[in-house]
Amino acid sequence: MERTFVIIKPDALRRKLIGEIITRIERRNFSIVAMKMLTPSKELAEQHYVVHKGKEFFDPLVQFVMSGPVVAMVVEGENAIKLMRNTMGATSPEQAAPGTIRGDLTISLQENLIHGSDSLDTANMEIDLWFPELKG
Ligand code: D4T
Repeated sequence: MERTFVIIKPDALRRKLIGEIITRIERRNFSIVAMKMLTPSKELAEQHYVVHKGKEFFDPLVQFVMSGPVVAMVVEGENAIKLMRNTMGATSPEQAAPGTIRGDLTISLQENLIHGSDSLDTANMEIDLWFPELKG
């Protein structure tokens, strides 16, 4: 079993798509093993996107992710990191395939509804950052 970290972003809450997105995650038979709603602080948002620091889209991205409540989750399943990324769809709206969350529900590069960890190291770092209470 593998664990990945998922954020349902503020645009999804504004658009009332939390239920739709969670349904798609559950329909694929992933297990949600931790979940909370919060408005990220600037510090948390910057830390989460630290790999993008210095890029021109960093500041707007941080502002966007802290612009309202998000739902943060730990999602578990076999090969969860890779398979969750393919359930989400590609980052670029032009490449996000129909049938994926992004490909079906959004046309925006920034307001792309969902985040999922892209590697095992990132998943572990992000789970520790967002769910320090789970650290054993
Ligand atoms: P996240 O990290 O949110 O799951 O997105 P991805 O893993 O799919 O994509 P990413 O790390 O390359 O980008 C992070 C985040 O930044 C937004 N973004 C990206 C943006 O606003 N402008 C851009 O030019 C790029 C490349 C979208 C996702």
